Amino acid sequence: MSTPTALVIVPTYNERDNVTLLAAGVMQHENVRLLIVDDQSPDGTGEIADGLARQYAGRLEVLHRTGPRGLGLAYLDGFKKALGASVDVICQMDADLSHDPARLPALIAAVANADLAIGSRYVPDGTVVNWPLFRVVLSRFANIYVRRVTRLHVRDCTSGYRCWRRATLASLPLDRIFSDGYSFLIETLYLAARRGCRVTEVPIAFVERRRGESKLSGAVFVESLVTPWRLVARNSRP
Ligand SMILES: Nc1nc2c(ncn2[C@@H]2O[C@H](COP(=O)(O)OP(=O)(O)O)[C@@H](O)[C@H]2O)c(=O)[nH]1
Ligand SMILES: [Mg+2]
Repeated sequence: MSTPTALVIVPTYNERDNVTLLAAGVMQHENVRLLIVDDQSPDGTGEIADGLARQYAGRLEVLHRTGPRGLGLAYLDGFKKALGASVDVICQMDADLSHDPARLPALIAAVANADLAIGSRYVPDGTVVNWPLFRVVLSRFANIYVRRVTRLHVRDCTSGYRCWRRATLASLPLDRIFSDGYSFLIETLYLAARRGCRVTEVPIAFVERRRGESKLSGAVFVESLVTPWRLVARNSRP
C-alpha cells in the first residue's frame, strides 16, 4: 500500500517562538499537510502562521478562530475542517515542540492496524524530559485517576499527540462533546474506546517546551477531575 496521506492539526495560543520550527519539522514529511488553528493569539502567532501558509502554499492552512478560546473548541473546529479534506489520517499535536515531528511516520504507520494511535509517554521506551516534579506527579495522577473512573486501558489518556484513522474520527458524535478545554482529549478517547475502536500506543519522548508558556491552569486540573465522572454518567444513561 502507498504511504497514507495525513493532515496534522496544531492548536496555537501564543506560540510565536515555536510555530515556525514546528511547521518546518512537519513539512519534512512529504505526505503530510498542516492545519494551524489559532485563537487570535495576542502575540501575533496567527500572522506568523499566515506567512507560513504562503511559504508552504497548498500544504499548510490556518484557521483563525473568533469567539471564546479553548483547546477543545479549537480541535473541534479543526476536526470539522479536516474531515472535509481527502486524507487517510488526521493527527493532533502541540505547537510547542514537546511533540517531535520526527515521530509522525511511526504514529501514522500505527493506524494501519488500529483506529487511533496515541503518542505515549507511559509505555516502555516512552519518556518525559525536563518536566518539573509537580507536572510529572500531576500527569501520572491524572492518568491513574482517569483510568480508574473510566476503566480505560490506555496508559497515556492525556497525551495530545495522536493519529486517527479518518473514518474513526468521522464516526465520533462530535456535536455531543461538552469539553471546551484540555479534557477534550479525555472525552474523545473515551468516546472512541466506548465505540470499540482499537487504540494503540506508540512510545514518544515528551520534551518540555523551551519557549513560551504553558496554558495549563488550576481550572484545567479541576476540569480533569470532573470530566471522567461526567463521561461515565452520560454513558450509563439510556
Ligand atoms: N487554539 C488554541 N490553542 C491552545 C489553547 N490552549 C492551549 N493551546 C495549545 O495547545 C497546545 C498545548 O498547550 P500547552 O500550553 O503547551 O500545554 P501543556 O503542554 O500541557 O503545558 C499548545 O500548542 C498550545 O498553544 C487555546 O485556548 N486555543
Ligand atoms: Mg506544552
